[in-house]
Amino acid sequence: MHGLLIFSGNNVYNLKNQCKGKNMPAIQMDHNQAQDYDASLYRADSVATPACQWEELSVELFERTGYLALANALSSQQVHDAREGLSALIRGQVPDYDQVQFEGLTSTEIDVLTPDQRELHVRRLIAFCKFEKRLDAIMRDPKLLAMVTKLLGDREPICFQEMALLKPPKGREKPWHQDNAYFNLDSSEPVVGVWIALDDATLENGCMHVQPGSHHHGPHIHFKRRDWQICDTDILGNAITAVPLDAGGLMFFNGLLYHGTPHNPTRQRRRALQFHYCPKDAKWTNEEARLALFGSEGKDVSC
Ligand SMILES: O=C(O)CCC(=O)C(=O)O
Repeated sequence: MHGLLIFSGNNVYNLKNQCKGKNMPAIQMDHNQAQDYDASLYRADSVATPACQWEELSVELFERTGYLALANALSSQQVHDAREGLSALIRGQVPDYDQVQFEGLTSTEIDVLTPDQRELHVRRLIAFCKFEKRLDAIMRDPKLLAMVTKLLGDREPICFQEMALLKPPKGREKPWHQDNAYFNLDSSEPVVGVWIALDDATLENGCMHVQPGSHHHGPHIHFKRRDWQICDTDILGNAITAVPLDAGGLMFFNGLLYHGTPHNPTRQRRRALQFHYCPKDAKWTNEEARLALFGSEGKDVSC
């Protein structure tokens, strides 16, 4: 069974049983390769200053700009717990968890790395809350949920997607996109993303970049280029705000906000958690409806 390849719809492939008796989750590779891009896509016309207190966060500002940044949202204990939880998942210490995705190496190269070295090549983990109670506790943090409830228009939230985005040293760009372009949710439904820095996320190592107010433009056409993304030419020329955050800081953002992160040329990984919430009673639709809004196929458009 060594080397069985399974292509999924999400640019990921699994190499089941690749670890030959080691107590490690099956390897998944990032199917998108790092590619060059125009550096001005991440030119910071301005740099956001995060609020210092939960009480300072304003729904009105969120509605206007599409995002809110907050420093020290997580305690240092929560940050420590989150890092430990991710490490346990990556190191195969949690039975049955196998959603660890690597980037930048072939599966054969990964297979011979030590556990410490492997950790520095992880790009992404998904669907971990039911396996890791330390991460689950952050997803359910009462202050965070109270804010998400307000940002959803006082509707009861449910977390429908959890991810850890670890942008390793030399880790690739996540091109500009709207998160709603990935979700089969009815277009009338609000989505709030929460992106939480577990290391200092800096201009150098791939912090968030946003186009404030872009959520007001509604669904935007996405193309399969370096990733499933907005065309670079639709981004260039618009004002870009970088959102650096120290570890424990977070950003709330509207599911329609244009955002992206540059590649990480440094030797430090940039770990982050990302949770997406919608109203518990939200209406879901299907891929066809989503692609009618966000897809480019079959339309008279080019990139
Ligand atoms: O953390 C990152 O590098 C980008 C995360 C992001 O925008 C996403 O996965 O939707």
